[in-house]
Amino acid sequence: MRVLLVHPSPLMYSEIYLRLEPLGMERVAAALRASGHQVRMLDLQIFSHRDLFAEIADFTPEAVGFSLNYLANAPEVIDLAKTIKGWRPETFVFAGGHSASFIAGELLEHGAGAIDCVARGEGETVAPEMLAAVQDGGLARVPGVVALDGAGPPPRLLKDIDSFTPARDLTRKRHKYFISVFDPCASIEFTRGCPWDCAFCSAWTFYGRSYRQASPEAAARELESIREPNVFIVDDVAFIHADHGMAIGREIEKRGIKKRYYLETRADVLCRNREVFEYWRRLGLELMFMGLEAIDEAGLKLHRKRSSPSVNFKALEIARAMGLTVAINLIADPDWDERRFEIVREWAMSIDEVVHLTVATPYPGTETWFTESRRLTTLDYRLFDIQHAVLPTKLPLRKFYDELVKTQAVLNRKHLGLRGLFQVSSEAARLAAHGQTNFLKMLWKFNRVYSRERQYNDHLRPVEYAMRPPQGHSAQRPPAAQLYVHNPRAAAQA
Ligand code: B12
Ligand code: SF4
Repeated sequence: MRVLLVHPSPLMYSEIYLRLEPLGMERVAAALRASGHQVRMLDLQIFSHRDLFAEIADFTPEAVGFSLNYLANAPEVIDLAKTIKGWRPETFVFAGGHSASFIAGELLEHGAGAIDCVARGEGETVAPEMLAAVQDGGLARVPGVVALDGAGPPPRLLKDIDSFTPARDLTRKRHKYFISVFDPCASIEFTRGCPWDCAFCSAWTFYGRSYRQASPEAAARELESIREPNVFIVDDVAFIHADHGMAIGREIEKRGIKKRYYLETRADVLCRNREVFEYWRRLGLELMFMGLEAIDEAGLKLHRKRSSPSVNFKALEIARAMGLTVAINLIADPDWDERRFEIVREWAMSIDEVVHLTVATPYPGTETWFTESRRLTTLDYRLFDIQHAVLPTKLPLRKFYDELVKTQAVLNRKHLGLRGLFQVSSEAARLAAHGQTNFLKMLWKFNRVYSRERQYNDHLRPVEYAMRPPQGHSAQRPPAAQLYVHNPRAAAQA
Protein backbone atom coordinates (compact mmCIF):
# COMPACT_ATOMS: atom_id res chain seq x y z
CA MET A 1 0.00 0.00 0.00
CA ARG A 2 1.02 3.61 -0.40
CA VAL A 3 1.15 4.95 3.17
CA LEU A 4 1.65 8.53 4.26
CA LEU A 5 2.63 9.08 7.93
CA VAL A 6 2.05 12.54 9.35
CA HIS A 7 3.37 14.23 12.52
CA PRO A 8 1.21 17.14 13.74
CA SER A 9 2.26 20.76 14.28
CA PRO A 10 4.52 21.98 17.11
CA LEU A 11 3.15 22.91 20.52
CA MET A 12 4.05 26.08 22.41
CA TYR A 13 7.25 24.74 23.87
CA SER A 14 8.57 23.53 20.52
CA GLU A 15 7.77 26.86 18.91
CA ILE A 16 10.80 28.19 20.78
CA TYR A 17 13.19 25.81 22.37
CA LEU A 18 13.48 22.85 20.07
CA ARG A 19 12.19 20.88 17.15
CA LEU A 20 13.13 17.21 17.00
CA GLU A 21 12.80 14.46 14.47
CA PRO A 22 9.71 12.24 14.84
CA LEU A 23 11.64 9.16 15.89
CA GLY A 24 8.62 7.01 16.75
CA MET A 25 7.07 7.67 13.35
CA GLU A 26 10.36 6.86 11.62
CA ARG A 27 10.40 3.51 13.41
CA VAL A 28 6.84 2.76 12.35
CA ALA A 29 7.78 3.74 8.78
CA ALA A 30 10.71 1.29 8.90
CA ALA A 31 8.43 -1.54 10.07
CA LEU A 32 5.88 -0.76 7.34
CA ARG A 33 8.57 -0.67 4.66
CA ALA A 34 9.87 -4.02 5.90
CA SER A 35 6.36 -5.38 5.26
CA GLY A 36 6.51 -4.20 1.66
CA HIS A 37 4.59 -0.92 1.88
CA GLN A 38 5.61 2.22 0.05
CA VAL A 39 5.95 4.89 2.75
CA ARG A 40 6.32 8.65 2.83
CA MET A 41 6.40 10.93 5.87
CA LEU A 42 5.52 14.56 6.45
CA ASP A 43 6.32 16.47 9.63
CA LEU A 44 3.98 19.41 10.27
CA GLN A 45 6.46 20.78 12.78
CA ILE A 46 8.21 21.92 9.58
CA PHE A 47 5.65 21.71 6.77
CA SER A 48 2.24 23.40 6.53
CA HIS A 49 -1.25 21.95 6.11
CA ARG A 50 -1.12 23.18 2.52
CA ASP A 51 2.06 21.11 1.99
CA LEU A 52 0.21 18.10 3.42
CA PHE A 53 -2.64 18.42 0.94
CA ALA A 54 -0.17 18.88 -1.92
CA GLU A 55 1.63 15.74 -0.77
CA ILE A 56 -1.63 13.78 -0.74
CA ALA A 57 -2.52 15.01 -4.23
CA ASP A 58 0.90 13.97 -5.49
CA PHE A 59 1.35 10.62 -3.67
CA THR A 60 -2.35 9.59 -3.59
CA PRO A 61 -1.81 7.46 -0.45
CA GLU A 62 -4.17 4.55 0.18
CA ALA A 63 -3.59 4.99 3.91
CA VAL A 64 -2.78 8.06 6.00
CA GLY A 65 -1.56 7.56 9.58
CA PHE A 66 -1.16 10.25 12.20
CA SER A 67 1.42 10.15 14.99
CA LEU A 68 -0.41 11.43 18.07
CA ASN A 69 2.05 11.44 20.96
CA TYR A 70 0.90 14.79 22.33
CA LEU A 71 -2.63 15.13 23.62
CA ALA A 72 -2.83 18.82 22.71
CA ASN A 73 -2.55 17.84 19.03
CA ALA A 74 -5.74 15.74 19.12
CA PRO A 75 -8.10 18.40 17.62
CA GLU A 76 -5.67 19.12 14.77
CA VAL A 77 -5.45 15.40 13.95
CA ILE A 78 -9.25 14.95 14.10
CA ASP A 79 -9.82 17.96 11.81
CA LEU A 80 -7.19 16.81 9.31
CA ALA A 81 -8.68 13.30 9.30
CA LYS A 82 -12.09 14.79 8.53
CA THR A 83 -10.73 16.93 5.70
CA ILE A 84 -8.85 14.00 4.14
CA LYS A 85 -11.80 11.63 4.46
CA GLY A 86 -14.20 14.21 3.01
CA TRP A 87 -11.88 14.82 0.06
CA ARG A 88 -10.77 11.21 -0.59
CA PRO A 89 -13.27 8.87 1.18
CA GLU A 90 -11.46 5.74 -0.01
CA THR A 91 -8.36 6.61 2.08
CA PHE A 92 -7.84 4.46 5.19
CA VAL A 93 -7.16 6.94 8.02
CA PHE A 94 -5.59 5.84 11.30
CA ALA A 95 -3.81 7.29 14.30
CA GLY A 96 -1.24 5.89 16.74
CA GLY A 97 1.27 7.06 19.29
CA HIS A 98 1.44 7.76 23.00
CA SER A 99 -1.69 9.86 23.57
CA ALA A 100 -3.79 8.18 20.87
CA SER A 101 -3.24 4.91 22.74
CA PHE A 102 -4.85 6.27 25.91
CA ILE A 103 -7.84 7.91 24.25
CA ALA A 104 -8.57 5.55 21.36
CA GLY A 105 -12.34 5.31 21.89
CA GLU A 106 -12.95 9.02 22.18
CA LEU A 107 -10.79 9.76 19.12
CA LEU A 108 -13.00 7.49 17.03
CA GLU A 109 -16.11 9.19 18.43
CA HIS A 110 -14.81 12.68 17.68
CA GLY A 111 -13.71 11.51 14.24
CA ALA A 112 -17.32 10.56 13.42
CA GLY A 113 -16.19 8.02 10.85
CA ALA A 114 -13.18 9.97 9.55
CA ILE A 115 -10.70 7.94 11.64
CA ASP A 116 -11.00 4.27 10.69
CA CYS A 117 -8.97 2.98 13.59
CA VAL A 118 -6.50 3.74 16.34
CA ALA A 119 -3.40 1.56 16.54
CA ARG A 120 -2.52 1.42 20.25
CA GLY A 121 0.93 0.78 21.66
CA GLU A 122 4.18 0.21 19.84
CA GLY A 123 3.62 0.96 16.17
CA GLU A 124 6.27 -1.44 14.89
CA THR A 125 4.11 -4.41 15.87
CA VAL A 126 0.58 -3.10 15.40
CA ALA A 127 0.85 -1.05 12.19
CA PRO A 128 2.00 -3.79 9.75
CA GLU A 129 -0.60 -6.24 11.10
CA MET A 130 -3.25 -3.55 10.91
CA LEU A 131 -2.57 -2.75 7.23
CA ALA A 132 -2.49 -6.45 6.38
CA ALA A 133 -5.95 -6.72 7.95
CA VAL A 134 -7.18 -3.71 5.97
CA GLN A 135 -6.37 -5.69 2.82
CA ASP A 136 -7.37 -9.18 4.03
CA GLY A 137 -10.09 -8.46 6.63
CA GLY A 138 -10.30 -8.95 10.40
CA LEU A 139 -9.18 -5.43 11.36
CA ALA A 140 -11.06 -5.41 14.69
CA ARG A 141 -9.24 -8.59 15.79
CA VAL A 142 -5.67 -7.21 15.42
CA PRO A 143 -3.88 -6.82 18.80
CA GLY A 144 -3.77 -3.12 19.64
CA VAL A 145 -6.38 -2.06 17.08
CA VAL A 146 -9.46 -0.13 18.18
CA ALA A 147 -11.66 0.15 15.10
CA LEU A 148 -15.10 1.57 14.42
CA ASP A 149 -16.62 -1.92 14.61
CA GLY A 150 -14.70 -3.33 17.57
CA ALA A 151 -11.35 -3.71 19.31
CA GLY A 152 -8.67 -6.39 19.27
CA PRO A 153 -6.75 -7.70 22.30
CA PRO A 154 -4.08 -5.51 23.98
CA PRO A 155 -1.11 -4.60 21.76
CA ARG A 156 1.98 -6.80 21.61
CA LEU A 157 5.36 -5.53 22.72
CA LEU A 158 8.21 -5.49 20.26
CA LYS A 159 10.52 -8.33 21.34
CA ASP A 160 13.72 -6.59 20.39
CA ILE A 161 14.06 -2.84 20.07
CA ASP A 162 16.99 -3.33 17.65
CA SER A 163 14.52 -4.71 15.11
CA PHE A 164 13.85 -1.56 13.11
CA THR A 165 16.31 1.22 12.44
CA PRO A 166 14.39 4.51 12.11
CA ALA A 167 13.71 5.42 8.48
CA ARG A 168 15.64 8.69 8.72
CA ASP A 169 15.93 8.81 4.93
CA LEU A 170 12.20 9.62 4.83
CA THR A 171 12.38 12.79 6.94
CA ARG A 172 12.82 15.89 4.84
CA LYS A 173 14.56 19.18 5.70
CA ARG A 174 16.44 17.48 8.51
CA HIS A 175 18.51 20.65 9.03
CA LYS A 176 15.40 22.08 10.74
CA TYR A 177 15.74 19.70 13.72
CA PHE A 178 17.57 21.33 16.63
CA ILE A 179 17.72 21.79 20.37
CA SER A 180 19.44 24.89 21.68
CA VAL A 181 22.97 25.11 20.26
CA PHE A 182 22.68 21.55 18.97
CA ASP A 183 21.69 22.81 15.56
CA PRO A 184 21.12 20.55 13.62
CA CYS A 185 20.33 17.62 15.89
CA ALA A 186 19.23 14.01 15.35
CA SER A 187 17.57 11.69 17.90
CA ILE A 188 18.29 8.13 18.99
CA GLU A 189 16.81 5.60 21.40
CA PHE A 190 19.06 3.37 23.57
CA THR A 191 16.39 2.04 25.94
CA ARG A 192 12.60 1.95 26.05
CA GLY A 193 10.37 2.23 29.13
CA CYS A 194 10.91 3.36 32.70
CA PRO A 195 11.02 1.33 35.93
CA TRP A 196 9.76 4.20 38.13
CA ASP A 197 6.09 5.06 38.60
CA CYS A 198 5.74 8.83 39.05
CA ALA A 199 2.10 9.77 39.59
CA PHE A 200 2.04 12.49 36.88
CA CYS A 201 3.74 10.48 34.13
CA SER A 202 2.45 7.99 31.57
CA ALA A 203 5.79 6.66 30.30
CA TRP A 204 5.55 3.62 32.59
CA THR A 205 1.85 2.97 32.04
CA PHE A 206 2.28 3.03 28.25
CA TYR A 207 4.97 0.33 28.31
CA GLY A 208 3.36 -1.77 31.08
CA ARG A 209 6.36 -1.13 33.35
CA SER A 210 8.66 -2.90 30.92
CA TYR A 211 12.23 -1.76 30.27
CA ARG A 212 14.23 -2.87 27.23
CA GLN A 213 17.73 -2.06 26.03
CA ALA A 214 19.17 -1.81 22.53
CA SER A 215 22.24 -3.96 22.03
CA PRO A 216 25.39 -1.83 22.33
CA GLU A 217 26.53 -2.88 18.83
CA ALA A 218 23.20 -1.97 17.22
CA ALA A 219 23.11 1.35 19.09
CA ALA A 220 26.62 2.27 17.95
CA ARG A 221 25.93 1.12 14.38
CA GLU A 222 22.84 3.32 14.26
CA LEU A 223 24.77 6.25 15.70
CA GLU A 224 27.45 5.79 13.07
CA SER A 225 24.82 6.05 10.33
CA ILE A 226 23.56 9.43 11.62
CA ARG A 227 24.82 12.39 9.62
CA GLU A 228 24.12 15.13 12.17
CA PRO A 229 26.96 16.11 14.52
CA ASN A 230 24.59 16.40 17.51
CA VAL A 231 22.39 13.72 18.98
CA PHE A 232 19.44 13.82 21.41
CA ILE A 233 19.11 10.56 23.35
CA VAL A 234 15.35 10.21 23.83
CA ASP A 235 15.41 7.63 26.66
CA ASP A 236 13.10 8.56 29.53
CA VAL A 237 15.96 8.09 31.99
CA ALA A 238 19.41 7.66 30.48
CA PHE A 239 21.95 5.20 31.86
CA ILE A 240 19.83 3.55 34.56
CA HIS A 241 22.10 0.53 34.14
CA ALA A 242 25.72 1.63 34.24
CA ASP A 243 27.01 -1.44 32.38
CA HIS A 244 24.71 -0.77 29.40
CA GLY A 245 25.83 2.86 29.14
CA MET A 246 29.48 1.81 29.41
CA ALA A 247 29.07 -0.89 26.76
CA ILE A 248 27.52 1.54 24.25
CA GLY A 249 30.29 4.01 25.07
CA ARG A 250 33.00 1.42 24.36
CA GLU A 251 31.39 0.60 20.99
CA ILE A 252 31.36 4.29 20.15
CA GLU A 253 35.01 4.62 21.08
CA LYS A 254 35.95 1.54 19.10
CA ARG A 255 34.31 2.99 16.00
CA GLY A 256 35.81 6.44 16.54
CA ILE A 257 32.37 8.14 16.46
CA LYS A 258 32.63 11.82 17.36
CA LYS A 259 29.38 13.56 18.25
CA ARG A 260 27.90 15.84 20.89
CA TYR A 261 25.12 14.41 23.04
CA TYR A 262 22.05 15.60 24.94
CA LEU A 263 20.26 13.31 27.38
CA GLU A 264 17.63 13.27 30.09
CA THR A 265 18.12 11.50 33.40
CA ARG A 266 17.19 11.43 37.07
CA ALA A 267 19.24 13.00 39.85
CA ASP A 268 19.55 9.71 41.76
CA VAL A 269 20.75 7.87 38.62
CA LEU A 270 23.41 10.52 38.02
CA CYS A 271 24.61 10.21 41.64
CA ARG A 272 24.63 6.41 41.53
CA ASN A 273 26.19 5.98 38.08
CA ARG A 274 28.53 8.95 38.07
CA GLU A 275 31.31 7.08 36.25
CA VAL A 276 29.11 6.41 33.17
CA PHE A 277 28.27 10.07 32.84
CA GLU A 278 31.93 10.99 33.25
CA TYR A 279 32.83 8.50 30.53
CA TRP A 280 30.13 9.94 28.26
CA ARG A 281 31.36 13.44 29.03
CA ARG A 282 34.66 12.38 27.44
CA LEU A 283 32.74 10.93 24.49
CA GLY A 284 30.92 14.21 23.85
CA LEU A 285 28.08 14.55 26.38
CA GLU A 286 27.39 18.28 26.78
CA LEU A 287 23.77 18.94 27.62
CA MET A 288 21.65 17.25 30.24
CA PHE A 289 18.03 17.64 31.30
CA MET A 290 16.93 16.63 34.78
CA GLY A 291 13.32 16.60 35.91
CA LEU A 292 13.82 17.63 39.54
CA GLU A 293 10.11 18.61 39.59
CA ALA A 294 10.19 20.21 43.06
CA ILE A 295 12.66 21.98 45.33
CA ASP A 296 11.28 20.61 48.58
CA GLU A 297 10.49 17.24 50.17
CA ALA A 298 6.72 17.79 50.18
CA GLY A 299 6.65 18.53 46.44
CA LEU A 300 8.73 15.44 45.60
CA LYS A 301 6.41 13.27 47.68
CA LEU A 302 3.36 14.70 45.97
CA HIS A 303 4.71 13.67 42.54
CA ARG A 304 5.95 10.34 43.95
CA LYS A 305 9.34 11.16 42.49
CA ARG A 306 11.12 8.84 44.97
CA SER A 307 14.02 11.26 45.31
CA SER A 308 15.03 13.90 47.86
CA PRO A 309 16.22 17.52 47.72
CA SER A 310 19.67 16.47 48.97
CA VAL A 311 20.06 13.94 46.14
CA ASN A 312 18.92 16.61 43.68
CA PHE A 313 21.51 19.11 44.88
CA LYS A 314 24.22 16.47 44.95
CA ALA A 315 23.39 15.64 41.32
CA LEU A 316 23.68 19.31 40.34
CA GLU A 317 27.11 19.47 41.99
CA ILE A 318 28.27 16.38 40.12
CA ALA A 319 27.03 17.76 36.80
CA ARG A 320 28.74 21.10 37.47
CA ALA A 321 32.00 19.37 38.35
CA MET A 322 31.83 17.62 34.98
CA GLY A 323 31.28 20.91 33.17
CA LEU A 324 27.91 19.87 31.77
CA THR A 325 25.26 22.38 30.78
CA VAL A 326 22.20 21.33 32.77
CA ALA A 327 18.57 22.27 32.29
CA ILE A 328 16.19 21.34 35.08
CA ASN A 329 12.45 21.18 35.19
CA LEU A 330 10.17 22.20 38.03
CA ILE A 331 6.44 21.53 38.09
CA ALA A 332 4.36 24.61 38.93
CA ASP A 333 1.38 23.60 41.02
CA PRO A 334 -1.93 25.39 40.42
CA ASP A 335 -1.90 26.02 44.19
CA TRP A 336 1.09 28.33 43.93
CA ASP A 337 0.57 31.90 45.10
CA GLU A 338 2.70 35.00 44.42
CA ARG A 339 5.02 34.20 47.29
CA ARG A 340 5.66 30.66 46.00
CA PHE A 341 6.46 31.95 42.50
CA GLU A 342 8.81 34.47 44.06
CA ILE A 343 10.62 31.75 46.04
CA VAL A 344 11.04 29.71 42.87
CA ARG A 345 12.35 32.75 40.95
CA GLU A 346 14.86 33.50 43.70
CA TRP A 347 15.95 29.88 43.88
CA ALA A 348 16.29 29.61 40.11
CA MET A 349 18.35 32.80 39.95
CA SER A 350 20.66 31.54 42.67
CA ILE A 351 21.86 28.55 40.64
CA ASP A 352 23.74 28.38 37.35
CA GLU A 353 21.49 25.89 35.62
CA VAL A 354 18.78 26.60 33.05
CA VAL A 355 15.41 26.23 34.82
CA HIS A 356 12.18 25.36 33.04
CA LEU A 357 8.78 25.59 34.62
CA THR A 358 5.86 23.43 33.48
CA VAL A 359 2.34 23.33 34.89
CA ALA A 360 1.06 20.22 36.72
CA THR A 361 -1.31 18.50 34.28
CA PRO A 362 -3.24 15.26 34.78
CA TYR A 363 -2.89 13.39 31.48
CA PRO A 364 -4.94 10.38 30.42
CA GLY A 365 -2.75 7.39 31.21
CA THR A 366 -1.43 8.81 34.46
CA GLU A 367 -2.58 8.12 37.98
CA THR A 368 -3.34 11.79 38.49
CA TRP A 369 -5.80 11.56 35.59
CA PHE A 370 -7.89 9.21 37.73
CA THR A 371 -7.42 11.01 41.03
CA GLU A 372 -7.60 14.64 39.81
CA SER A 373 -9.81 14.73 36.75
CA ARG A 374 -12.99 15.56 38.63
CA ARG A 375 -11.34 18.91 39.43
CA LEU A 376 -10.58 19.79 35.78
CA THR A 377 -11.54 23.33 34.83
CA THR A 378 -11.40 22.59 31.10
CA LEU A 379 -11.89 19.66 28.75
CA ASP A 380 -10.07 21.33 25.86
CA TYR A 381 -7.33 18.99 24.59
CA ARG A 382 -5.37 21.97 23.28
CA LEU A 383 -4.71 23.22 26.81
CA PHE A 384 -3.09 19.96 27.88
CA ASP A 385 0.44 20.96 26.92
CA ILE A 386 1.86 21.59 30.43
CA GLN A 387 1.99 25.31 29.65
CA HIS A 388 -1.64 25.91 30.64
CA ALA A 389 -3.47 25.43 33.95
CA VAL A 390 -6.21 22.83 33.62
CA LEU A 391 -6.88 22.48 37.37
CA PRO A 392 -8.29 25.24 39.62
CA THR A 393 -5.63 27.80 40.48
CA LYS A 394 -5.40 29.36 43.91
CA LEU A 395 -4.68 32.73 42.32
CA PRO A 396 -7.28 34.05 39.86
CA LEU A 397 -6.36 32.47 36.49
CA ARG A 398 -5.18 35.72 34.91
CA LYS A 399 -2.98 36.41 37.92
CA PHE A 400 -1.63 32.83 37.80
CA TYR A 401 -0.53 33.39 34.19
CA ASP A 402 0.93 36.79 35.18
CA GLU A 403 3.15 35.04 37.69
CA LEU A 404 3.90 32.03 35.48
CA VAL A 405 4.94 34.05 32.44
CA LYS A 406 6.82 36.54 34.61
CA THR A 407 8.77 33.66 36.13
CA GLN A 408 9.40 32.02 32.76
CA ALA A 409 10.54 35.36 31.32
CA VAL A 410 12.96 35.87 34.22
CA LEU A 411 14.34 32.38 33.70
CA ASN A 412 14.57 32.90 29.95
CA ARG A 413 16.37 36.24 30.36
CA LYS A 414 18.78 34.68 32.79
CA HIS A 415 20.12 32.56 29.96
CA LEU A 416 19.25 34.45 26.85
CA GLY A 417 19.61 37.98 28.16
CA LEU A 418 22.53 40.22 27.32
CA ARG A 419 25.10 38.26 29.28
CA GLY A 420 23.80 34.98 27.95
CA LEU A 421 23.64 36.36 24.43
CA PHE A 422 27.22 37.45 24.68
CA GLN A 423 28.19 33.97 25.82
CA VAL A 424 26.37 32.26 22.98
CA SER A 425 27.08 34.83 20.26
CA SER A 426 30.16 33.09 18.88
CA GLU A 427 28.28 29.78 18.75
CA ALA A 428 25.34 31.51 17.02
CA ALA A 429 27.69 33.13 14.50
CA ARG A 430 29.41 29.81 13.81
CA LEU A 431 26.06 28.10 13.20
CA ALA A 432 24.81 30.95 10.99
CA ALA A 433 27.99 30.68 8.94
CA HIS A 434 27.02 27.05 8.30
CA GLY A 435 23.48 28.06 7.34
CA GLN A 436 22.01 26.76 10.62
CA THR A 437 19.76 29.49 11.97
CA ASN A 438 17.29 27.58 14.16
CA PHE A 439 19.13 28.47 17.36
CA LEU A 440 19.60 32.08 16.33
CA LYS A 441 15.88 32.50 15.58
CA MET A 442 14.99 30.97 18.93
CA LEU A 443 16.79 33.73 20.81
CA TRP A 444 14.21 36.35 19.89
CA LYS A 445 11.06 34.32 19.98
CA PHE A 446 10.17 34.16 23.68
CA ASN A 447 7.95 37.23 23.89
CA ARG A 448 6.08 36.30 20.75
CA VAL A 449 5.18 32.84 22.00
CA TYR A 450 4.83 33.20 25.77
CA SER A 451 2.30 35.81 26.78
CA ARG A 452 -0.09 35.87 29.70
CA GLU A 453 -2.78 37.28 27.39
CA ARG A 454 -2.34 34.46 24.87
CA GLN A 455 -2.31 31.81 27.58
CA TYR A 456 -5.38 33.26 29.32
CA ASN A 457 -7.28 33.81 26.06
CA ASP A 458 -6.60 30.23 25.01
CA HIS A 459 -9.13 29.27 27.72
CA LEU A 460 -11.84 31.34 26.03
CA ARG A 461 -11.73 29.60 22.64
CA PRO A 462 -14.82 27.52 21.79
CA VAL A 463 -14.22 23.82 22.44
CA GLU A 464 -15.22 21.68 19.51
CA TYR A 465 -13.89 18.41 20.87
CA ALA A 466 -14.28 17.81 24.61
CA MET A 467 -12.22 15.27 26.52
CA ARG A 468 -13.93 12.37 28.28
CA PRO A 469 -12.78 12.19 31.91
CA PRO A 470 -13.04 8.79 33.62
CA GLN A 471 -16.34 7.91 35.26
CA GLY A 472 -16.54 6.99 38.94
CA HIS A 473 -12.99 8.13 39.75
CA SER A 474 -11.59 7.86 43.23
CA ALA A 475 -8.49 9.01 45.05
CA GLN A 476 -6.96 5.53 44.64
CA ARG A 477 -4.72 4.05 41.96
CA PRO A 478 -7.13 2.59 39.35
CA PRO A 479 -7.17 -1.09 38.35
CA ALA A 480 -4.33 -2.13 36.03
CA ALA A 481 -6.61 -2.77 33.06
CA GLN A 482 -7.60 0.89 33.06
CA LEU A 483 -4.09 2.22 33.56
CA TYR A 484 -1.84 0.43 31.08
CA VAL A 485 -1.60 0.32 27.28
CA HIS A 486 0.75 -2.66 27.16
CA ASN A 487 -0.31 -5.35 29.59
CA PRO A 488 2.32 -5.59 32.39
CA ARG A 489 2.08 -9.38 32.59
CA ALA A 490 2.69 -9.76 28.87
CA ALA A 491 5.39 -7.08 29.11
CA ALA A 492 7.17 -9.04 31.86
CA GLN A 493 7.25 -12.11 29.59
CA ALA A 494 8.58 -10.19 26.57
C1 B12 B 1 11.89 12.48 23.82
C2 B12 B 1 10.58 13.14 24.20
C3 B12 B 1 10.38 14.44 23.79
C4 B12 B 1 11.30 15.17 22.85
C5 B12 B 1 10.89 14.87 21.40
C6 B12 B 1 11.83 13.86 20.84
C7 B12 B 1 11.58 13.53 19.43
N1 B12 B 1 12.63 13.22 18.77
O1 B12 B 1 10.48 13.56 18.93
C8 B12 B 1 11.05 16.64 23.21
C9 B12 B 1 12.03 17.09 24.24
C10 B12 B 1 11.08 17.58 22.03
C11 B12 B 1 9.67 16.55 23.80
C12 B12 B 1 8.86 17.64 23.91
C13 B12 B 1 7.64 17.62 24.54
N2 B12 B 1 7.13 16.59 25.24
CO1 B12 B 1 7.87 14.80 25.18
N3 B12 B 1 8.54 13.07 25.38
C14 B12 B 1 9.62 12.47 24.96
C15 B12 B 1 9.68 11.03 25.50
C16 B12 B 1 10.61 11.03 26.71
C17 B12 B 1 10.13 9.95 24.52
C18 B12 B 1 9.47 10.02 23.14
C19 B12 B 1 10.23 9.17 22.17
O2 B12 B 1 10.87 9.66 21.26
N4 B12 B 1 10.20 7.86 22.37
C20 B12 B 1 10.83 6.89 21.50
C21 B12 B 1 9.94 6.61 20.28
C22 B12 B 1 10.49 5.46 19.48
O3 B12 B 1 8.66 6.25 20.78
P1 B12 B 1 7.31 7.05 20.43
O4 B12 B 1 7.56 8.36 19.85
O5 B12 B 1 6.39 6.95 21.58
O6 B12 B 1 6.70 6.14 19.24
C23 B12 B 1 6.21 4.84 19.44
C24 B12 B 1 4.71 4.77 19.76
O7 B12 B 1 4.21 5.90 20.40
C25 B12 B 1 4.07 4.52 18.44
N5 B12 B 1 3.82 5.61 17.50
C26 B12 B 1 4.34 6.84 17.42
N6 B12 B 1 3.87 7.48 16.34
C27 B12 B 1 3.04 6.65 15.71
C28 B12 B 1 2.28 6.82 14.56
C29 B12 B 1 1.48 5.78 14.12
C30 B12 B 1 0.69 5.96 12.90
C31 B12 B 1 1.43 4.56 14.85
C32 B12 B 1 0.59 3.44 14.41
C33 B12 B 1 2.19 4.40 16.03
C34 B12 B 1 2.98 5.44 16.43
O8 B12 B 1 5.02 3.66 17.83
C35 B12 B 1 6.33 4.17 18.10
C36 B12 B 1 7.33 3.05 18.07
O9 B12 B 1 7.07 2.10 19.08
C37 B12 B 1 8.18 10.81 25.89
C38 B12 B 1 7.95 9.82 27.01
C39 B12 B 1 7.77 8.44 26.43
N7 B12 B 1 8.51 7.52 26.91
O10 B12 B 1 6.99 8.22 25.50
C40 B12 B 1 7.76 12.22 26.28
C41 B12 B 1 6.29 12.65 26.15
C42 B12 B 1 5.72 12.07 24.87
N8 B12 B 1 6.37 14.12 26.06
C43 B12 B 1 5.44 14.72 26.71
C44 B12 B 1 5.27 16.14 26.76
C45 B12 B 1 4.22 16.66 27.71
C46 B12 B 1 6.06 16.99 25.97
C47 B12 B 1 5.93 18.52 25.83
C48 B12 B 1 4.50 19.02 25.69
C49 B12 B 1 6.66 19.10 27.02
C50 B12 B 1 6.80 20.58 27.14
N9 B12 B 1 7.70 20.96 27.98
O11 B12 B 1 6.13 21.39 26.56
C51 B12 B 1 6.76 18.82 24.58
C52 B12 B 1 5.90 18.98 23.32
C53 B12 B 1 6.64 18.71 22.03
C54 B12 B 1 5.87 19.10 20.78
N10 B12 B 1 5.36 18.18 20.01
O12 B12 B 1 5.72 20.22 20.44
C55 B12 B 1 4.50 13.75 27.38
C56 B12 B 1 3.22 13.59 26.57
C57 B12 B 1 2.04 13.79 27.42
C58 B12 B 1 0.79 13.77 26.59
N11 B12 B 1 -0.03 12.78 26.85
O13 B12 B 1 0.53 14.63 25.78
C59 B12 B 1 5.36 12.44 27.42
C60 B12 B 1 4.57 11.15 27.39
C61 B12 B 1 6.22 12.51 28.71
C62 B12 B 1 5.50 12.36 30.01
N12 B12 B 1 6.26 12.24 31.04
O14 B12 B 1 4.32 12.36 30.22
N13 B12 B 1 9.39 15.29 24.19
S1 SF4 C 1 8.81 11.08 35.29
FE1 SF4 C 1 10.67 10.11 34.56
S2 SF4 C 1 11.26 8.74 36.24
FE2 SF4 C 1 9.12 9.26 36.58
S3 SF4 C 1 7.97 7.58 35.60
FE3 SF4 C 1 8.16 9.26 34.10
S4 SF4 C 1 9.95 8.78 32.89
FE4 SF4 C 1 10.04 7.54 34.76
